[in-house]
Amino acid sequence: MAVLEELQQAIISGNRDKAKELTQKALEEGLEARKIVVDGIAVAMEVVGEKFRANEFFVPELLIAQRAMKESLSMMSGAPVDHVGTVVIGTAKGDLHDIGKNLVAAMLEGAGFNVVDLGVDVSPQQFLKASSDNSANIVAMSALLTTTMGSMRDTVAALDEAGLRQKVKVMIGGAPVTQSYADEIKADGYAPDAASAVEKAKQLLPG
Ligand code: B1M
Repeated sequence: MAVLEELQQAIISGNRDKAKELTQKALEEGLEARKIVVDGIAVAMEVVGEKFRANEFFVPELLIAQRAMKESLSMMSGAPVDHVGTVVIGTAKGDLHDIGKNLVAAMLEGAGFNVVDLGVDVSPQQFLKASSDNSANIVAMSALLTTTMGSMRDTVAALDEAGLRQKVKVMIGGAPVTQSYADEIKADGYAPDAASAVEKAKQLLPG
């Protein structure tokens, strides 16, 4: 367990090289990828988020922690995991914020989902195509700007028009997003943070 605590510290302080070295060490010690994500990386990023909200961290600290998180996560690809479902995730069209989205994606991966990350500035058509190409169970959208929330509505409409709404559930989140907005645009789920996003995604899987 000590190695995961060290990994958390490396990510919180944004030490990318150390994060890489400690992730390698954790894998060599035989820790499962899922455990490294959930008990190492995700815990660290929750701490970073809390420090940010408390004004102890500012944007530069947030960004270097994210860079260390990505380094660590990249070493996990290829590790064997039985997937519980497939999630296509991205930040809404016009929006370049990805720190929260990446955290949600990492937590979902840690919980055993196959995560197809489309990145930022993702159009309704891109969500539609990726959900169809990957036989996704869930389309997960993040928005940090009030001006880009509308694109989430367009994605729901595009899935509707393509007749995919029975197959694919839609989940949304991000700082300006609320449950009432999710209800308004007929999304299937909303989560206020990364941990509850995992719970919501599990609930949305076909029973
Ligand atoms: Co921008 N920005 N930004 N920004 N930025 C905000 C969002 C803003 C609130 C700042 C402010 O004015 N106070 C404001 C939005 C105002 C609004 O629309 N209401 C804003 C603005 C205006 C802008 C620009 C327009 C600024 C400009 O250029 N004039 C511009 C827009 C660019 C664009 O997107 N087209 C811009 C640019 C940037 C940077 C590039 C500098 C950088 C982003 C870097 C990056 O993401 N790679 C940035 C940042 C860092 C922020 C703040 C400071 C921090 C956002 C963040 O990462 N939070 C933000 C102000 C603030 O929040 N104090 C701000 C930490 C992250 C962990 O939280 O993303 O909320 P969050 O994710 C949470 C939950 O929301 C949830 O889980 C996460 C953690 O548990 N969640 C989900 C997120 N997605 C989810 C999906 C789910 C479920 C839960 O299900 C699918």
